[in-house]
Amino acid sequence: MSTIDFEAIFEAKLANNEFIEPKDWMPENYRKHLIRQVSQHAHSEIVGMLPEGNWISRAPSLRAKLVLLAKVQDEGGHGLYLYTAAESLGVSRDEMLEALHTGKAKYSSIFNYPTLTWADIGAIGWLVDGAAIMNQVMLQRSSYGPYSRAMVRICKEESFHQRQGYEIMTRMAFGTPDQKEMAQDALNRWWYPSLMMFGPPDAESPNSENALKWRIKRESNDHLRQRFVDQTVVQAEYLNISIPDKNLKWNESKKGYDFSPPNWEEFKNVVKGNGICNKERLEARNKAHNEGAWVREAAAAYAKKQNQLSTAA
Ligand code: BYC
Repeated sequence: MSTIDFEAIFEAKLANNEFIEPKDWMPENYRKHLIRQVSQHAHSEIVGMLPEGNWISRAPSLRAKLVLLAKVQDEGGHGLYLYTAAESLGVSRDEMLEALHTGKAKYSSIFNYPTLTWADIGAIGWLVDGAAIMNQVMLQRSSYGPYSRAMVRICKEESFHQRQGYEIMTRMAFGTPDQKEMAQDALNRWWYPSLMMFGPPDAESPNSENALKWRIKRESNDHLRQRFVDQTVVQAEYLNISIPDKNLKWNESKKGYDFSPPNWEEFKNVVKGNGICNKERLEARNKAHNEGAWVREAAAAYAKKQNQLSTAA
């Protein structure tokens, strides 16, 4: 009797750019790697609702409020697609949320910085969603089917979010001197944290080798960071505000900008849980989860009842 070489089938699928699907055989480390990345990504989406949600009740117009509300709801939806994709790898949503709420799981460092003014909402859309798109476009071609398909829809919505942020920045940068100053201040505070979103430098990124080998990621952290800088410099020039980096300079030989790296010690500290808002974010998530217990119970009771009715019919 011939034996099936599952590993060879898996490798062949990767080599042919085919998706790995939930019921396919996959190496245990591939599955674990994906659970780590996809669940961290899902956590980032729902924690990312918090700094922006802070401004829904203080948006400067009804239009701005509606647009922000829609954006924050989208982030909740992204969390749902991603938790569902992670569940298809054999981890439960309760396990993932437990890890988030007890501080064991990571989420993007960017959401541990405070949103002090309305211009911060512009800077988040412009820079944070801009960095997210730069990183996530490649994830639409990630090797794991459910993750890849979730990313297609997420990227479409992120494009709207980026436009929302850049529109706010445009209004402020071309507004009164005070508004322009707020736009500059927001750029000053969000620039380096946005560069950190791409992860540590390639030489210090323990997960990149496997991620690239398995086509979970398709481009390296440094490569994407460089592309983000090159794209954003021209957008800042249009707004006539300055990127807070004296070393920012066009480098003709690499056809890209040279720039100062973020403070990686600060990054490590934020990821360890010691950022300005880590404690506040976890408290808010725990509060929302506990207060939502009755909704989960009601939904489960309704599903059970529907099930009983359909079995009886
Ligand atoms: N923050 O080996 P590395 C959004 C961790 S949500 C915190 O390079 P990898 C949005 C990393 O997890 C944006 N931790 O890892 C939402 C690893 O630790 P572990 C989120 C970070 O996975 C609402 C260690 O450092 N996007 O856009 O190859 C509103 C070493 O890193 C960070 C995603 O999650 C960080 N910034 O590369 C608006 C995209 N960076 O797990 C916007 C999907 C690194 O070994 N994720 N770490 O303990 C990815 O593409 C990759 O996971 C990363 C990191 C590029 C983030």
